[in-house]
Amino acid sequence: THPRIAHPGLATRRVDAAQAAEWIQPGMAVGMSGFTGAGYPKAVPQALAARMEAARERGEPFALRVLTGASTAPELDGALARAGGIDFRLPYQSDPELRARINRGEIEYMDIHLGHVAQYAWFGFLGPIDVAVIEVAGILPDGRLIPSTSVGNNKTWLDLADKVIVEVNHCQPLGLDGMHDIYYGTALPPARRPIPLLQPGDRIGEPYLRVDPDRIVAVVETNAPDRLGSFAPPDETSKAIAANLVEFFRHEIRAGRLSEQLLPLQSGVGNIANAVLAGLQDGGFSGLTAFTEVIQDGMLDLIESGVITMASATALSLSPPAVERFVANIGLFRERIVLRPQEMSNHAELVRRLGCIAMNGMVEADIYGNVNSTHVAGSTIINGIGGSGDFARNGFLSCFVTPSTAKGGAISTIVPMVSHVDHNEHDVDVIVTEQGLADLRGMSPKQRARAVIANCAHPDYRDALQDYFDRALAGSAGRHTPHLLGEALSWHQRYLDTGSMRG
Ligand code: 0RQ
Repeated sequence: THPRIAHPGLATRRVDAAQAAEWIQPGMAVGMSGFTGAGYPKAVPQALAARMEAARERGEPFALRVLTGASTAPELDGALARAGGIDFRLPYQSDPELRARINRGEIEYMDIHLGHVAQYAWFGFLGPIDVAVIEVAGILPDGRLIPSTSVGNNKTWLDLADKVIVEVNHCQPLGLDGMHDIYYGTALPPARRPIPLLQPGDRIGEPYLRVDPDRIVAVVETNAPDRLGSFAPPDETSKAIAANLVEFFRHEIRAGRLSEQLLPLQSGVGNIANAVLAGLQDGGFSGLTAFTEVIQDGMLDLIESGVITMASATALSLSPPAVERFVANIGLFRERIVLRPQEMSNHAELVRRLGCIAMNGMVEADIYGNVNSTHVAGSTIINGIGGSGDFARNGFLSCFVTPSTAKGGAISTIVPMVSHVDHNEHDVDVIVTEQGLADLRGMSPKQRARAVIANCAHPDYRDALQDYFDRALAGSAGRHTPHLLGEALSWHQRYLDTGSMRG
């Protein structure tokens, strides 16, 4: 038998990517695998993009509704966007080509909590899914699929799509077999049952994805690594942010609100979140767990060193050197990592039951504690809300981290009013910059404003924020959340007009 395609019938359905792509027609909704650059199909989207380019030259529009787990890579989002092949896209994205077209208004993009996508599809809110294109590590004799480096929404796309195209990637280590936990106990309201997960490492499902082999119309073999991003090494600013957060955890332990083992950690995407994990490595902790969404380099270090004994996630998002370490030590990591559908990794019920400590990056926060994770100056999207809202709303503690300035100091990330809201004042407990930490728990809006300005703002902007707050307090129509509405967004307008928020 074929080494990775052990189902005899499916081994005969092997075709090249161009033939497989023929199953996809203009206007279809296609559910693809892929989550933060891991486990996305490597070949079929590029073959599709070539067809789209050819169609465009003939003057025939060829675009799709593209649904994924989260961000993918140039070979998927980049190639399809460049070919003009995406009409509509959800959820999280980070590809520069795709982002540019979304911001030019050419592609409709729906940003949605990553934990909500699967049920949104099941509720019928997205319409029918025509084709699923899913990367896997292998196919078992009975047709079940060994998942790849991300699970994302694969279970849902496989369950809902009329037709399935499978990419078997020979580059993905077979040692992944056994790392996944696919839960099949989901149901739709009003028939839902409690999800029987009590600890981050609990296995409540099975290691494989089920699919009716008759719906698999094509199997494509690939041999290509995941897109391998890299992280900026922690600099003085991110180290200071991490130190502030670690000191806060120590304070919470002394106050008896957290134990030495803390609670399951969730760590967001990006350089700062990665640096915070590096800070935990040196923080003298042990016996920690993680219930999170992606495992980045910093988390892998913590698992390898034993600081984190068990981590649950939906994807691996590792730099090239970290992938090497992961593959070399895959036996150890299979004991300590569980990869689940994002519906489970980000599930409100589980995040709340476990009491996760959510730590997410942000673009800006306002003095009252509202957080913008996604937009520059209110209208230009960067990535998307990702899973930050799933964890911020439902966790035990919701922390947001950012340097106090961006773009070389031209932007204050603490502003009078956020230009876009992803996490409102009710979902934000702690704001951390390199300047310090504002613990907003149990505070009214005015108390929060004083703490955020004093502890988090950069000195270059602190007086201007205090001045805004003082004048708002004196001149606002209401004194609960004082604002000068004509001025609240003037910092952003000044940045757009002059390239700097400085007065
Ligand atoms: O852009 O490199 O072009 O200068 O944003 O900023 O400081 O490197 O921070 O990598 O941690 O990313 C919010 C984007 C932060 C990320 C965000 C610019 C800044 C730089 C990156 P340049 P940094 P990070 C669950 C959690 C939403 C999803 C989420 C994110 C770039 O954390 O996407 O939380 N979060 N998911 O210059 C203008 C500001 C800015 C700004 C930063 N105020 N104005 N530009 N930047 N602040 C996991 C998943 O969901 C998968």
